[in-house]
Amino acid sequence: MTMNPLKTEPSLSLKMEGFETPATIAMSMRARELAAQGNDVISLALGQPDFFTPRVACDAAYEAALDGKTKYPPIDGILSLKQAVQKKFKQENGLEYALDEIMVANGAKQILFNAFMATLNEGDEVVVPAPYWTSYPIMARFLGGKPVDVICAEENNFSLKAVDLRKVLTNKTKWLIINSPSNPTGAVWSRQDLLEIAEVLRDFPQVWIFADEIYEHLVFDGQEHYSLAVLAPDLKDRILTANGASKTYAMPGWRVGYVGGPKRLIKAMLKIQSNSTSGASSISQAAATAALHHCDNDVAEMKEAYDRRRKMMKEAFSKMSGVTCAVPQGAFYVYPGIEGCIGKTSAGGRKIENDQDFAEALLEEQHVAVVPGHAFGLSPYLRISYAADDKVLEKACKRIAQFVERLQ
Ligand code: AKG
Repeated sequence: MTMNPLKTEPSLSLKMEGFETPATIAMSMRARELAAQGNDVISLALGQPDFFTPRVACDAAYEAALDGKTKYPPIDGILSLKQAVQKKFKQENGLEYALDEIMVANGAKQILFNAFMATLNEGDEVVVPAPYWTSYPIMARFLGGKPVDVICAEENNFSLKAVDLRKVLTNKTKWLIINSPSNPTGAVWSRQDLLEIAEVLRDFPQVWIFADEIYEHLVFDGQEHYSLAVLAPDLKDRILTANGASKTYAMPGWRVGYVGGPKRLIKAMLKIQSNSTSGASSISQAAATAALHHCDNDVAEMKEAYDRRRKMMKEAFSKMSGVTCAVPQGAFYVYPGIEGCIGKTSAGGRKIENDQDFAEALLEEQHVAVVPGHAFGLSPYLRISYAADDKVLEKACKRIAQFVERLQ
C-alpha cells in the first residue's frame, strides 16, 4: 500500500469552515473561564431560566427511572408526552394536531436542525428576520442553505413588516423563520402584522414556515401571543409550530422540545432523528409530561418574577447616558441600543468602535457578560438576559452603569 505524503493528519469536513459556536454560548464560556480564574463574574449571556425545575417534574423523572422507563424511547416521543403536547396545542393555542403530526426531540434546537436537514438543498434561501436567534443562520448555512436577513427595525417594535418580507422572498426561498416573542429583542408580533405576513406567504406556496414559539408564555403588559397556524389555517400544512420545556418550565438541561406540523415533514424529520439521536431522553420526557400537566402555577410565578425584573432592567438602562432601551413585551431579554457609546473609550483604554468592543470591554473591565447585537444581525445593541436573580441583576446593572459613566 502506498502512502500519500501530503496527508499528514486526519482532516475535518469542509463544512466546518465558517461553522461557529453561537455567540451566546461562546460568551458564556468566556465568562465561565474568567470565573474559574477567581473573578467575580456575572453572566447574563445565556438565555436560561435561573429557577429550579418544578418539583413535580423532578419527581416524575425519578419515578420513571425507578419504574424501568429506561429503554430506548419511541423515536417520535413517548405517548404520554405526545398526548400532553396534543392537549396543550389544542387548549392553549387552538391548534389541532393528530399524534402523527407531533414529534419530540432534544430541545427545539434539534427540531430546527432536523427540519433544515430534511428540506434544504444547496443554495435554498432561508429568510431570517433580524435581530434573530444566533443559531438560525448558522444552522441554515451549515446545511447548505443561504440565510437572507430582513431587518425588523426598532421603530417597528422589532416586528417583521409584510412589505419588507415581500422584498426578500424569491422563488428560491425555502423557509421563513418567525420567532415571537423574540429572542433577542423580546418583541411580540401583533395579530395584524402576522395576518399581513400570512397574506404575503400565500403568494409563495413553496415556502415552509418555522414558527418558534418557545417564549409563548412570557408575554407582558396584556399582550397576546398568536400562532400563525391559527391565524392562517390555510397555511397550516406548511408551518412547523415549535416549542419546548426549557424556557416555560425552567428545564433547559433536560433537553425536551416538541413540534406540531405536516405529517410528510414530520415523517422525514423522524427518519433523520432515528439515525442521529434516537429521540430525547426517556427520563426527561417523563419530567416534561408532568410539567405540561401540572405546572401552570409555577409558570405564573416565574412570569411574575420576569415581569418585575424586566421593569427593573428597563429603568436601569434608561438612566444610562448614550443608551436607549425599549420596553420588551415578551421573553426574558432586553436589547438596549448603544449608539451613543460608539466612538468613546473605556476606562481601561479600549476604543468602542462597535457592540463587540463594548461587550468585550465590559467583560474585561467589569466582569459582566452580555452578547453583542452583531451576533443577532442588528447593531449596535446588546442582548442582556434577565433570567437571573434580582440581586444579581441589580449588581450587574450597577457595574454596567459604572462602565458607561466612565466612557470618554
Ligand atoms: C440563548 O441564549 O439564546 C439560548 O437560547 C440558549 C440556549 C441555546 O442557545 O441553545
